[in-house]
Amino acid sequence: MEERLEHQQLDSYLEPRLQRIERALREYLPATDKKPATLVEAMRYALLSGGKRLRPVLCIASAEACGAEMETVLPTACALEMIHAFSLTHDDLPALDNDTLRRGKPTCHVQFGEAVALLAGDALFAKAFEMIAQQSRLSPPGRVIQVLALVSHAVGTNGMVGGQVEDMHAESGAPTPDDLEYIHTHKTGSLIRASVLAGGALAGAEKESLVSLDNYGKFIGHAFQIIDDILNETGDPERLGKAVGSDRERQKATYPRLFGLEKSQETADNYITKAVNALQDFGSEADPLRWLAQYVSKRDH
Ligand code: GRG
Repeated sequence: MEERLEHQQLDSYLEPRLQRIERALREYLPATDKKPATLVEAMRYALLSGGKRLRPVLCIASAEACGAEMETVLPTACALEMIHAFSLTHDDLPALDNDTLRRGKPTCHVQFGEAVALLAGDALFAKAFEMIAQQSRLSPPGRVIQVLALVSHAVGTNGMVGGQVEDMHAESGAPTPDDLEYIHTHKTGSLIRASVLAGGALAGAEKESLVSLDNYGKFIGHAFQIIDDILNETGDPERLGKAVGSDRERQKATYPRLFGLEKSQETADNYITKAVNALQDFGSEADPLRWLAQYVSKRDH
């Protein structure tokens, strides 16, 4: 009963925000009627073909928990989704995962060719940092620089790219639990964590609140990838919009491979509890973050 209520509250919370994010993403990207039209088409395809928009939503929910309004963090929220779309586009390429289906549609390189998909990813990455720079129209420069520092750190050598490289090396090898934790917290967790922290930083949150948000982001980021691993084994391909079973085929380093499905779900649930506990000094203004944490552990796509 309580779970259903939370679900309804989350849906009502999400609806206007998702609409606003979609509109902003469309507006921030260039139109396709000018050069370089093919590149822009591929960028729009990669960015606007659905997706849960979790990272911008987390940025907004975190900013709101610290007293800021959605409109004041939109450029950064959208930048985080652009980085995410970039990482998916490159991750799907033949040189990496060689996936042909994403969000129920042909992947960007299947649709536009490998070279254009590669360059569309690059352009989305550059656009993301342009958007963060534009954030300075709405926020004090010190906060924008803080966001630049934490986002660039989260996606670089000691973040997403580092995690991706370790993930590749772990394929067909014998990853240890430590290797697995490194891969999950870096490849996926670091951008989720940065999304939460960026919202708080832009809202001008105090140090203690930022520490709480950082812990929340760290725990849900880790749980998110464990659930992703579980869904790759047990999910419905139609609901997921992509093939399942690919991790096992490629002998990827996953939680179910090392610990089994039951233990993996238990670990994800424990991280969700820790994430919610990290918000104990916040009041009802952080409820959407609490609902989002529950959503992460129960999601089916
Ligand atoms: C982006 C700096 C940078 C480098 C690229 C390719 C790569 C290095 C990193 C790959 C990272 C990656 C693809 C991690 C997987 C993360 C993950 C679980 C993606 C699925 O996210 P969802 O479920 O997807 O939020 P939707 O479709 O809902 O947006």
